[in-house]
Order: sequence, then C-alpha cells, then structure tokens
Amino acid sequence: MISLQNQIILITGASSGIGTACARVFANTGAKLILAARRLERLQELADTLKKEFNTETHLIQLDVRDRAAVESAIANLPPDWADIDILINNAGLSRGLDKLHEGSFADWEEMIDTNIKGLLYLTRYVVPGMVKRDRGHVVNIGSIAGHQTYPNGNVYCGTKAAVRAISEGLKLDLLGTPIRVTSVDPGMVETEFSDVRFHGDTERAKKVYQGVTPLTPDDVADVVFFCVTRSPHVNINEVVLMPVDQASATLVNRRT
Ligand code: NDP
Ligand code: 8X3
Repeated sequence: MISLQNQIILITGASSGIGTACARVFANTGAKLILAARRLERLQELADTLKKEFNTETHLIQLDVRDRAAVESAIANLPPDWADIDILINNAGLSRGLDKLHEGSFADWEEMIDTNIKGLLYLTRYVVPGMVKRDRGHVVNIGSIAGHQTYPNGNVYCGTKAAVRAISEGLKLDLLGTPIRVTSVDPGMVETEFSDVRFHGDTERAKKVYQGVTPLTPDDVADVVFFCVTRSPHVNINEVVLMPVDQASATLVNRRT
C-alpha cells in the first residue's frame, strides 16, 4: 500500500454523498484535500469537521463543473502549495428525471450531460497535463452500473455513465507510457441525495428507491476508491463494479417490504 502523506487530492462533488465520504476516508492519511462543489457552506462545514477530527489541511473551491472557464480558472489559480494535484476524483454528477426518452425534459438532459460528461472532461483536461508534466498522478472517475446496463427510463443518465466508462478507457489508452493511473469506480444503488436530486426534491419518491433493501453506503464506495489509489504504483485497477448484496442488476432488487 502506498502512503498518501502530503499527496494532493482533488475531489469534485465533495459537499454530499460519495464525495463527502471520499474526503473523510482520505482525511486521516496525511493527504491535503481540495474540495470542490457549488455549495460552499457544506464544504466549509466538512473542512471544519475534518480539521477538528484529523487536523486535515483543506482548500475549498466553490465550483460549478459545467462552467469550463470557471474550471480552468480554479485549476490555474490554485495557490502554489496546492497546485500539484496527485489524485483527481471526478465524482460530481447527478441524474435528473426518470422519464421515457420520447417524453424527457431537455433541461434535465442538458444538466446531466453538462455535469456528468462535460464537467468530468473539463476537470480532466485541466488537471491531467500537470500530472503528465510531473510524471505522476491518478484519475478516479465515479461511473455507475448505469454505464454497464441501461434500464427503462434511465436513457440519458445511463448514456452519460456509458460515456464516463468510455472516457476512462480512452484516458487510460492515451496515458500509456506514463505512470499515471486511471480507474473507474462503478457503484449500484448507494443511499445519498442522488434520488432526491433525480426526483427534483420529491423526498417521498426518493425514499422508496431504498425501501426494504440494504443499499451501499457512501463509505462503502469511498473504501473502494481508497483501495484503488493505495495499490503499488505499477498496479492499475481499471474498473470496479460494486453493488449491494440486495441488488443483482440495475433493475433486479430484492425488497423485503
Ligand atoms: P449526491 O447528490 O449526494 O452528491 C452529488 C455531488 O455532486 C454533490 O456534492 C453536488 O454538489 C455535486 N454536483 C452536482 N452537480 C454539480 C456541478 N454542476 N458542479 C459541481 N458539483 C456538482 O449524489 P452521490 O454522492 O450519490 O453522487 C456522486 C456520484 O456518484 C455521481 O457521479 C453519481 O452519478 C454517482 N453514482 C451514484 C450512485 C447512487 O446510487 N447514489 C450510484 C452510482 C454512481 P453541489 O450540489 O454542492 O454542487
Ligand atoms: C446510480 C445507480 O442504478 O440509479 O448511478 O442508475 S442507478
């Protein structure tokens, strides 16, 4: 296992769910964490907690990953002590709606495509050249089982996650000959704010997604991310698919109630 002491880790979407869990799992390793999301107050709260619990150094960026100029400026203007990013965790993402394709909302589609695909690309495009120059680095993309299996009404969200899968593969191919590692971590059902966001704040509908099952927790996913980034430098974990025991496929779930 490699040490993360003084490594600089940038986590997008650190204000909630899997991103927050990733921040917590790395907080006690001596790594320095750059936490990015739109909700700065959430990041500040998390940073204060991590400082108190683990004395973690953090640098916060209020960032909408859909805004290419903002991503460029955020990376270009990192303070010198924070600029040499070792690990990029492209986690920011969302689903919006669960509609038949021919009835889908254009606004929902654009938000998913702009966040899950273009946002991830912007971060990658602005961070990876530094990794190439320094001859070190690791990119972890949070994909989904939705990138492996398309489910009814999942159409565009599944399309964005299939794109993430292809982009992870493409990045790995293009970085051959460098020591930079690329990993896609692809979970099934994880209980976070994901379904609240998908159903535009309809919490009753969101709760039903997890009813009667034991879903993955954000910590379960963060554990896998931690495993992937702490392997020996010659080992690249390309892809990890993880699901709750109660889930067999994107559509087949064992509900006890
Ligand atoms: P949450 O809704 O709990 O967290 C999503 C995070 O993404 C938030 O921190 C949010 O921050 C951030 N985010 C969303 N849009 C933007 C944006 N435009 N700019 C910057 N940050 C943004 O959901 P999860 O933790 O579940 O989701 C994290 C990732 O995991 C996503 O990529 C999701 O697709 C993926 N995933 C989730 C699964 C699940 O079942 N929950 C399963 C498989 C994959 P803020 O709103 O503050 O900007
Ligand atoms: C989230 C998992 O199955 O809701 O990516 O699409 S699923």
